[in-house]
Amino acid sequence: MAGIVDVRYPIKGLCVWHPFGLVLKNKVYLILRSLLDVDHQEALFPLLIPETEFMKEAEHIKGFEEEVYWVTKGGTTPLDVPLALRPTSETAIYPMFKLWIRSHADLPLKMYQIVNTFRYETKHTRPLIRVREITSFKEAHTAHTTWEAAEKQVHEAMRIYSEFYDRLAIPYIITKRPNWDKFPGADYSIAVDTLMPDGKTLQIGTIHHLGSNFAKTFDITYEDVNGEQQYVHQTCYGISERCIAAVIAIHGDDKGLVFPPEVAPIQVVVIPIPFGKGKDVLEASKRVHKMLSDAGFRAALDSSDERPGAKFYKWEMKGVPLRIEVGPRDLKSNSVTLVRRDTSEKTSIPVPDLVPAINQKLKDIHANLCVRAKKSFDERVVECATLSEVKTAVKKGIARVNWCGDEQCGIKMEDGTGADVLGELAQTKKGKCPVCGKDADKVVLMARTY
Ligand code: PR8
Repeated sequence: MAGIVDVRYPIKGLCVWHPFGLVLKNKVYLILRSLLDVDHQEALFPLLIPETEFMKEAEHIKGFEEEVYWVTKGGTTPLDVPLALRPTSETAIYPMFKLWIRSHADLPLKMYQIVNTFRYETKHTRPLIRVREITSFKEAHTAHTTWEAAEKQVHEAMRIYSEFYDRLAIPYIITKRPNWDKFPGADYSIAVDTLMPDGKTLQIGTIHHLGSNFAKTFDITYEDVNGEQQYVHQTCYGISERCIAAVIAIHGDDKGLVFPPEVAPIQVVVIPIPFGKGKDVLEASKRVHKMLSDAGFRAALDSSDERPGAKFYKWEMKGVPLRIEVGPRDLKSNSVTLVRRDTSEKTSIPVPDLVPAINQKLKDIHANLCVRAKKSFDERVVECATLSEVKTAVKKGIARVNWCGDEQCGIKMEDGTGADVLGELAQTKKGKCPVCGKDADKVVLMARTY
């Protein structure tokens, strides 16, 4: 995470975003916003939630009670009602939904916010992956007339998240979380997982069908077409800075960061390769840099006194997708040398053709990152029939295994392998449950998880 976040802040689980990391984060979240802004409204709710609201939904509290930070004093005065720092905002948002939703004409209601949330995580904290202040929690909350309409939104959220991760060239797999691990207060939960280089999976998003559980607790009703009051049906779905962790870990290589061009803080760096005392190379580099900036690329010119080799190394480490070298020989032919970060491929391009060439190369890089990451992902998903096969498979990646659907068998699968059940796939396949031996056509994925 070097150069992205600084972990030396003196509170465990809290990190500082470096300016460079923040540019990356903002580019990534711009994609997320653009996908949501199509039909969601952005809102902003308070950080503090009164204990009285927080304690209303029984399952929700049970799920979060060990993770909540409490504000109990204002200065030296004890507060009448303790205030929770939101671990997520259902209990902040839904009392307001109750006020805002009157009739079926107000539905569907689709809102999101991107905020910080706090979770007193007891598992080992890790920068971007398991933090106690989630700085970039995108949470969407929707309300619908029927359970089926909410379920449609679950599918719509799956589509949005798929597109989001495609844009980041991150391979993912979508499953239905097992019942014993659903979101506290949900009817069911869907998880989006990716596979990290070390073979552990990272949950990079979840989508929850809340049914009318919260609607009943917070009394969120609407008047239907017949003039009768009905409870709304809700969904919520969230993504955190784990999406940045995935981009860094999955695309990075021995030389450092590798960014998909759409989110790269700098897309092209121009490096003059001076020869003798001539200023021509520097002047030509400046012209190229201006031409690229004018064309809308995020371009940098490195005219520092370092040796070209040191500059190559530095910008490679920073993940810049394309490097342009301008040397005396290039100058003579009015061309430049273009070098790809992902493949190290070098091409000579005439200056007049540079803008379309860069556009094409950036597209090629994105496509290559997609293919490369997908291949590495697919190679590590292994079909298994027994728990001992699962044990082997999860050393490197994901095990696909049949399951009879019985919770006890599911828990035994976890206990017997030391891996987690990520969830159930939508597709079925005939087979046997590895625990009870009964016919089982459900297929679950298992892995060691972050
Ligand atoms: C919800 N309510 O809260 P979820 N550090 C970094 N990322 C995290 C952490 C953490 N400590 N904990 C969770 N995440 C629902 C949906 C509103 C929105 C990330 O759901 O608890 C994980 O990627 O499942 C998780 O999938 C996502 O936030 C949503 O959190």
